[in-house]
Amino acid sequence: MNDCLFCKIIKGEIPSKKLYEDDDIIAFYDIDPKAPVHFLVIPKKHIENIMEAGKEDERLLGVLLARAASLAQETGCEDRGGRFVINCKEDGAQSVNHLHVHVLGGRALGWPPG
Ligand code: DGP
Repeated sequence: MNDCLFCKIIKGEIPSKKLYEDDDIIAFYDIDPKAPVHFLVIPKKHIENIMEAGKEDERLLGVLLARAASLAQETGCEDRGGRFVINCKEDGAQSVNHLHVHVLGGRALGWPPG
């Protein structure tokens, strides 16, 4: 997807503060952090949102969540935890149409979300 912001970050066409990268995924810090720890974990494959992921993406979804969890541990959330968020489409307040997991931590987060 040529006009996708996150595809451009994957290709290095837009700079990001990268935390992790392998063949399947990358993780980078959110440009507009909502907590002391706030990074995004995304698949390199362009999938518009979680509901667009197919049967063939099930392994990738597992990798995405497992890496989100291990990176949360590595960034200081191991004791107090944090929040793992996947926004989806309009009602979910998704603003970038490339599947991503937000990882937030470093402070107590309220519930329910507004
Ligand atoms: P969402 O609303 O769930 O689609 O979240 C998209 C997030 O992406 C939002 O928290 C801000 C972040 N973001 C948008 N543009 C950029 C960018 O150019 N670089 C980085 N690092 N994050 C971005």
